[in-house]
Amino acid sequence: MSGIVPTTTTLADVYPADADEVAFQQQRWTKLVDTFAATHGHKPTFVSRSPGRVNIIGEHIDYSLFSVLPMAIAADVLLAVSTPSPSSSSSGDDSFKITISNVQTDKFPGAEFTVSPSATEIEIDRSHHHWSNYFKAGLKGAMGLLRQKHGDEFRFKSMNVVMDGNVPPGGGLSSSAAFVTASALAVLVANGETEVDKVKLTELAIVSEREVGVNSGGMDQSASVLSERDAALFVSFTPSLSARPVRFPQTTPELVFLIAQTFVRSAKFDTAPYRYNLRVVECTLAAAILNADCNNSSPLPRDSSPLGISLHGFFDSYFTTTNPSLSNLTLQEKFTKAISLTEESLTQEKGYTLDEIATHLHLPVSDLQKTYLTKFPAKPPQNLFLLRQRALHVFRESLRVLRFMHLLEQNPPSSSSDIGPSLGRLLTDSQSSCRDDFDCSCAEIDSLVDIGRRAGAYGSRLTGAGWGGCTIHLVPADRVEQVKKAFDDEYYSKIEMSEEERASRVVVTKPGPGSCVFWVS
Ligand code: NG1
Ligand code: MG
Repeated sequence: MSGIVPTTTTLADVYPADADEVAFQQQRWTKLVDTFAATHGHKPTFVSRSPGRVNIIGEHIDYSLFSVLPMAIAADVLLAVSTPSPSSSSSGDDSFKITISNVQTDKFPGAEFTVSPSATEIEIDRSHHHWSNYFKAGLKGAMGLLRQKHGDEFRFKSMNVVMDGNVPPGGGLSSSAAFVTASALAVLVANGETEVDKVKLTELAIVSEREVGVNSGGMDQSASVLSERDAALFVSFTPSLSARPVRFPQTTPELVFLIAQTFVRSAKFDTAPYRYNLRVVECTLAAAILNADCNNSSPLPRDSSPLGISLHGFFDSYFTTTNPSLSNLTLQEKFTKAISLTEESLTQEKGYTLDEIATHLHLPVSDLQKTYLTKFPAKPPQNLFLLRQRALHVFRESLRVLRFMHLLEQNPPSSSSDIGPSLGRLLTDSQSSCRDDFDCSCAEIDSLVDIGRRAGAYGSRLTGAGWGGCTIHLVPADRVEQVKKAFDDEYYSKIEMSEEERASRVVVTKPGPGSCVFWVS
């Protein structure tokens, strides 16, 4: 799916067609524009908008370059922007200044920084987690694209930016990708790009977000930029980034997705074992060993995954180069084969030390340290990398994505009510695999998932990185109220929540459109 980031002046183009929702958004937007005017003495010129997302299925497989099925939600990041004229901002040279603040000043203190045009790098201090780091990540990526297009002499505009975001941070709904993509988009538009290519924006945001401390895959940025209203998004990362909208079948009762927050903040990367980055390392090392065992030691091709080689790279080489006679197996058969190869090759249930991995790969440990464990730290508990469990999850989860897609895209479309339970079973299996093999669940997620299923959801799982954050439940419309009530009785009544949290604890999500630019009149 290619195309240009859309521009609009109408809130109804962006938010669910529901009078309450549009009224709520109208208020929010008025407040943003007023805050901007009060801070800077003039109205913003435009607002860049990018939504959060939920992942329906395909968890922790994007950085191994396997396809995923997320959808954009209504919660989003809005960046109101003006480009002050040079006289009011410049210090006489070509440097440019970014002044960024948030409508929630108490929670998110503002920042100001000047960038010299000769700076090839924007400094992002990963050890000091300021919210504006995400803006800097987007800025850095956008500067790269602008310089590529206009040359190194390009003069960047100074920017005043005021943000309003309502995607809960650390909640598994991808506030970070929404912020990075909205930031990159804002910088591009501020610097005269009126037609921003969606795929280019997504690709630069994927790379940029890795500046902030997580060696992430590309699912979130893809969902945030490329989604279409009323459709989930099937995202593929090879041979290059592509995505297509997928609509859910109309059934009776209707299929509804409920998102229920655990209110446990996902500590996915700030402290040892640096869980998320560790999983990326484990999947990458599993790819290296599988490749050594099954691909006649020919080196893995470099690809766009965070560490440059991936389980997808192994999978592809195995079925195309090593065993061309297997190239016409169905994708389903290939995944089944990859699962049995993993069972035969990665036999150590207890895990692998770095020494064992190095011996297996005939490489010095220092090489592995340098290549995989330096830029982003990862410290496995007991120094054991659980390669078998991680690779099994990746192949089995990818197979579930495929099956889920087959159910959605059956021809003729399924209108029968048994599609709900079939989809639900795949979600539930995904949760078990996330919990047992990928070890990215937690007690609160397990509890919500269990409550949801007992109360009548077809299937329930964590969504996003896990270790906290959100759960997603596929529920027939006629059981939504009973599932919500069960969450309240058995989970939310037992924890402390702020007013804001109470209001957002469980939401019905409708798939919304991706990034856009809103011109302020
Ligand atoms: P969230 O839920 O935003 O932490 C993370 C990654 C995704 C993907 C999922 C797991 C980031 C920015 N995103 O999502 O790329 O790997 O985990 O499926 O870290
Ligand atoms: Mg995130």
